[in-house]
Amino acid sequence: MPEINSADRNNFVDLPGELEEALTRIGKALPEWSMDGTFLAGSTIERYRAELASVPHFAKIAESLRAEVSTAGTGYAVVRLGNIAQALGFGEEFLRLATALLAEVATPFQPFLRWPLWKEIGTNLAADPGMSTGIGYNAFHIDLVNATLPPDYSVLLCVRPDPLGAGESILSDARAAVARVSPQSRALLGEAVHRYGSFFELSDVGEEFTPFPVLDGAPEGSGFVRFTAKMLNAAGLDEEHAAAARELAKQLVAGQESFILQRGDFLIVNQHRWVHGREPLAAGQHDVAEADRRLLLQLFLRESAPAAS
Ligand SMILES: O=C(O)CCC(=O)C(=O)O
Ligand SMILES: [Fe+2]
Repeated sequence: MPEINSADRNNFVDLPGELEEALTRIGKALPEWSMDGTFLAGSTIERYRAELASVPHFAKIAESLRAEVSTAGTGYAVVRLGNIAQALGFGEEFLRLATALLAEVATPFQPFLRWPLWKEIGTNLAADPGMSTGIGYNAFHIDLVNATLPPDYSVLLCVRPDPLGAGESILSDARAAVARVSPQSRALLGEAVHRYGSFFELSDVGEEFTPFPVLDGAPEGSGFVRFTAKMLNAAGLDEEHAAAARELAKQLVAGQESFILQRGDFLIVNQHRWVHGREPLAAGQHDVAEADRRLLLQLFLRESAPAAS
């Protein structure tokens, strides 16, 4: 990728120092954003885009990032904004800048009507350990699995990693895993027998899809591998379909990639291709002050924005 000093992989993006400085300056100048329903408003996108256009080589960088996270590319990327976060803090300025950068990939939106554009995922010692804010293993899934139109991209921004050094992000290429299961299981994965989760106070993710098939038969760019390990325990799931889904789960784990998100990193995951999750946080969270515990912010991206209203 031109103009980017990549780390060991192309899709882990470190920005050159001059670019960090330019983006830090822009972060201080960006105005507050407006929403149009659940989507970032078109007027904000235009305004933010105009500011970013003043950054040398920015158009090329945005184009590489879009290519990297597309289904034709790697399908995920980690952009390291730690130095910018250090300069701006994690207040409005930094969030505006992160939002502006993401708006160059696709349209930021928040399908959960009860949450702001950036939804906090903190660490809650009382939560079910396997859930979003829990301290345990959050097994492979796509977000909004039981929607006919899950978000195209799920974004996780790291405000604070686990101070005890664990809680790796895990990813697996679901299309590759599907290709490794037996043809019999693959046929079973195409049948709509799975159920997981509630569906309320949501917007712009289509209709509730229940029961849903894992494989919807649509091309990779528009279809999904609708999987969440939590559906394996759903009441009433027959053994034949459960076994096929377990075979897929095993292949997802076999293909797992993992890394720790550092302060200021954001991870963009293309949900048409990758499932994600989290390894357990380190033991001893009870001894960590609440203000120091792991904290992520999540938002979602839609490939094609709705027509302006
Ligand atoms: O905690 C994490 O790293 C992932 C959280 C997650 O995937 C979610 O809340 O949907
Ligand atoms: Fe998730």
